Amino acid sequence: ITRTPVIAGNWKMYKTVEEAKEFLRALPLSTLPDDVEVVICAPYLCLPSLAEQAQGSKVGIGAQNVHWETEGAYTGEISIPMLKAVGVQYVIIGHSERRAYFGETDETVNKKVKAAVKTGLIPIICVGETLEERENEQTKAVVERQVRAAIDGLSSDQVKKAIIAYEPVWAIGTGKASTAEDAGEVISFIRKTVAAGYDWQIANEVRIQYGGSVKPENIASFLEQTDIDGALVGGASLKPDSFMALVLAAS
Ligand code: G2H
Repeated sequence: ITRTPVIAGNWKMYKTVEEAKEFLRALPLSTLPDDVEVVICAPYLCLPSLAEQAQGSKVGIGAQNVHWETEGAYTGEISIPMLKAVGVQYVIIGHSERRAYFGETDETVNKKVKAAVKTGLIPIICVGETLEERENEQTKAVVERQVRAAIDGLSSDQVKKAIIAYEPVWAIGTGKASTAEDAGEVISFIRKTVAAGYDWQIANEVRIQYGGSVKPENIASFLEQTDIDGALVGGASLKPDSFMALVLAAS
């Protein structure tokens, strides 16, 4: 099976519109490798100009959250049609920061995933255990629950196109990455969980990324693991040089 690796930057709450434009201007858009899918998930305000700038290039643009309804009285929210109208193709759903600070649950994650895949927006579904859960040896149970809930109700065609990111919460922004072997093991388990709900042929098509303190110096070790198909990167995606180093490492 050949799965195209995905290197996705998650800028979180960093960069103004101007700073975002500057970043993309610094990337060699016309010479990006063909064998890597490159995605930048930026703050909402930056999305229209980034999508326009990236048009015709290999860079896909993603949001970091979305509401599941198409419109309505939901103050402060952004809908899928709004994202699609400006050329957004991906959306991060259920990042642990949203689960921890903004009340996201397995249920809201599932609603968002279902709404996204219905319209062809590619979800990057985040799952991962906390330090406490890891210490209590609940990693697999937690990840299994999150994965099953997130993809509940998806057709085989829909699930195939989804991207899953395994991000152990204790490794996020802490500089303390998981070992590649541990991440590889959990990610193989995630693939098995998808296979249990569908079949192996489908599970083998789903891209599963590792996320959590990925940087140019450690990305190769993660990509060596057969089940790891790229990375979701926060801190190291904010500078064009280090982001490019990650993209090239996946090529
Ligand atoms: C995990 C990751 C990006 P960082 O949140 O999703 O961030 O690479 O800064 O640990």
